[in-house]
Amino acid sequence: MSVRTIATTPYQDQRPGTSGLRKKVPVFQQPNYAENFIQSVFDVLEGFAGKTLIVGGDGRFYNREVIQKLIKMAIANGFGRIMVGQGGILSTPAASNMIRQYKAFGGVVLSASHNPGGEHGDFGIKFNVANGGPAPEKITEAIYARSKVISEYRIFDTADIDIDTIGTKKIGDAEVVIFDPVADYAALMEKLFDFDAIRAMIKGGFTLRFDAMHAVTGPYAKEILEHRLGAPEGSVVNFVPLPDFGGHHPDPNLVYARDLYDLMMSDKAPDFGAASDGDGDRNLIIGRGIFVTPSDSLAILAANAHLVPAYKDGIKGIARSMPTSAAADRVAEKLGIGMYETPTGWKFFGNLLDADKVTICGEESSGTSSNHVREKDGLWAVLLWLNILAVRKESVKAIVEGHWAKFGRNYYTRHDYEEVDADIAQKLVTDLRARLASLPGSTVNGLRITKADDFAYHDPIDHSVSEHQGVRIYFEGGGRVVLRLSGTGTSGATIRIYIERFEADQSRHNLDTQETLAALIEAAEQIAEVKKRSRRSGPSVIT
Ligand code: VG1
Ligand code: CO
Repeated sequence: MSVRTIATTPYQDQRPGTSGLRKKVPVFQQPNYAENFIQSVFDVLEGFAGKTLIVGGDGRFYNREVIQKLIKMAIANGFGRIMVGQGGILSTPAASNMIRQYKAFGGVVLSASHNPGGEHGDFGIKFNVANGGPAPEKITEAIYARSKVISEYRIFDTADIDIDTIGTKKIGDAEVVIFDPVADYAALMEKLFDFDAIRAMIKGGFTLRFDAMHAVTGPYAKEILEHRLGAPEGSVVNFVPLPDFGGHHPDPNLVYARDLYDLMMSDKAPDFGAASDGDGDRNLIIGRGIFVTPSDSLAILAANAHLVPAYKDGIKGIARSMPTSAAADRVAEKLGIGMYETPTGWKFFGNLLDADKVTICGEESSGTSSNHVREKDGLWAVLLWLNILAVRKESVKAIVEGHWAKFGRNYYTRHDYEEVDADIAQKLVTDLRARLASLPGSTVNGLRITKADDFAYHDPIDHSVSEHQGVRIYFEGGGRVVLRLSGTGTSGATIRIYIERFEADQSRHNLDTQETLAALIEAAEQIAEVKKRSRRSGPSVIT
């Protein structure tokens, strides 16, 4: 058994996007494709000799193969301890917790998150740093630069490692530890929340359904919701992680979690419905007869967090990604705490959390979390909701409508145009940027534009600048349209249009979202011509 150095030729397309490197499985299956990227990660890092690396994935197709490569390469590159989730399973928030809890140098999560899996689906690799959060742009860009010139990688020559049996083995100079991926995470959740109160609520007849979408949260939700909190068996559905997610898209939204939505709108609905995504960092929250938009959920959780043990002394501040609605802003204002607007992607929250500027963060794409880890956390959001429900003893609907009555309502929707020709999408954005300066003062579809820009983020902690993070167009009366290209897709381009409008008048809080936003949606089309240029009759997905 020895370290082997293998010659390789670089690929030119290994630029990490919003959350790691994501490509189709056949792309990852090209010779040395995964090895090149992993070695590029190790090549740009310093000071990890003898240190701990956390490893796991969401169980999708090709997970087990890449985990083997990764362990052997980590040994060869000098890590002292490689801790692997049993069976190669580890949710993104649990990985973040493990990195922090075991003071690891970092971690590698193999996941393409909400993207479809299977042989022809997507695969992904992301690297997290010592604070438990996604590597910042400075590092991901360095990895990309390295991947374009890499000429060799190092791998430890050994038979495949048994990743299914819990225990520790010495391999070469390193220790390989196979651990239960659920235990430490579940213990953390018990520390943050009042499990007794939630258990009592469930015992009292409160019903719930959690859809794990055959992705990574199944074992976590089974243990926490059914075993520890006493939800009857069957409350957690689709709980076995499958390499192809049962043929479904593990994206917890109204399109891909349709069964759950339909159930929650029916007369058989339980009190509470929730789902998570491929790697367990997203959450979908639906009350009986009411879908809670992620932007509203962030605002409501922030406004009620003081009701649960972990946040009983109040929260320091809130951060939200720029396209997320401004609902949380009014909560921050009322609480007299800081509010931060960051680019899309969890990596931008890390500095604010580390500097203790914010306690709760969220994104419109169903991501919410707090300072307990440095990733978004699907089950955490579910448990925070449950804990709040147990304290307030009101329905989800009553809490949401009460929130609107107090703070006003931000009508919000996102329209995605998927798999658009990349050149068409690029030109559309370039043309739009060129027109930004001339937009303010003009009227489109009867709506007057007050401001338009291309969002640039100045990190208040490390002062780094991230430009071109999305076009923002503001309208008189509080409307806003945002347009940006997705950084997680793997074929063509995905254009995302985010539309919102504030409504203070309580008598107008129960209108249809798409109808209420129709004038803004049409204005967005007239300005950006997404339908026209992509030759589509409408969005592929509306959330
Ligand atoms: C999307 C979401 C973004 C999220 C990212 C990763 O990115 O919009 O809010 O952070 O996915 O989430 P994009 O660039 O496609 O818009 V996950 O759960 O896929 O890691
Ligand atoms: Co995810």
